[in-house]
Amino acid sequence: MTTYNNVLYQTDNGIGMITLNRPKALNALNSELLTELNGLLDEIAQDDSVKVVIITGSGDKAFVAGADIAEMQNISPLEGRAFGKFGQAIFNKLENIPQPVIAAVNGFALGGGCELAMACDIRIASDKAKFGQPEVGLGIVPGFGGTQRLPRLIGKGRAKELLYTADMINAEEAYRIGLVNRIVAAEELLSTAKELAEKIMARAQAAVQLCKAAVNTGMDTDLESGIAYEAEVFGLCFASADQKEGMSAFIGKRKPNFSNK
Ligand code: CO8
Repeated sequence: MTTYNNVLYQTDNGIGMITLNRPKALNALNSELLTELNGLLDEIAQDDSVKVVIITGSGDKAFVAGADIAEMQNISPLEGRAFGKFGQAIFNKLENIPQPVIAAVNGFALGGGCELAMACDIRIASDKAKFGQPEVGLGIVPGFGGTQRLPRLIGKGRAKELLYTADMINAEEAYRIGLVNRIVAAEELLSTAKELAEKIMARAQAAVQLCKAAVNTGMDTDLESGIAYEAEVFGLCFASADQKEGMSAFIGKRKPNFSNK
């Protein structure tokens, strides 16, 4: 594994732990951090030993306080478009790596930080987390998928209110509107994320990954095409040793012992 400056990475028993690490700038996403995250995601996607990924921010204040405003301040329209496309491609990659990704949101998740959390499969928030899309207060629109993922996640009406007002909401409100799956005390955030990762890892990994692919593919298409895709991946499961093990364990009234094959 490559060593990065702005992104810390550790693996522990099948969990890949990414910590975004620019605490002095509240982990704001500059080009260097994004380039490193891009490279790290490529490495993780190829690493079969990693079953679940957790992403968090370093320090106790921020998950990610957005794209780096200082870096963006004087860019040209063409540079802005290129930067937006670069970030979008990385978040698409994150959304579609084979492994499930849990965002452990430890503080501010604003702008690009909220967009990053939304590109993850599951969001767990610390009770200190705060969310928002403050871009219109800076004279821009969200550029890393926020105008698209937010309405898909919480519905068009609520998304538009957050986008138009630039309001910051707390973890309770984020939970109420479905932006996060659950809230835990700040000191329990990482242990809760790891417990959830372990629960997922106890299941058949190929099936988990095919669920991810089916949901992602289906959400980007019509129901009929999504269901057709589901039939294909459902059939594919019967090529796996884990399907045989899972079903024979059920019939034999014992716990399955999956080999991830
Ligand atoms: N970019 C750069 N630096 C930042 C950012 C940021 N987004 N957020 C915080 N920082 C820096 C501050 O400048 C400060 O640095 P310094 O100590 O050198 O002055 C340090 O982090 C600490 O921040 P504060 O002193 O402001 O801390 P507070 O506790 O007072 O406030 C806040 C915390 C409320 C989070 C505040 O820092 C803030 O409002 N940050 C900006 C939040 C924001 O507007 N985010 C959206 C950015 S735009 C975006 O994400 C668009 C994404 C798509 C881009 C597409 C490009 C084409």
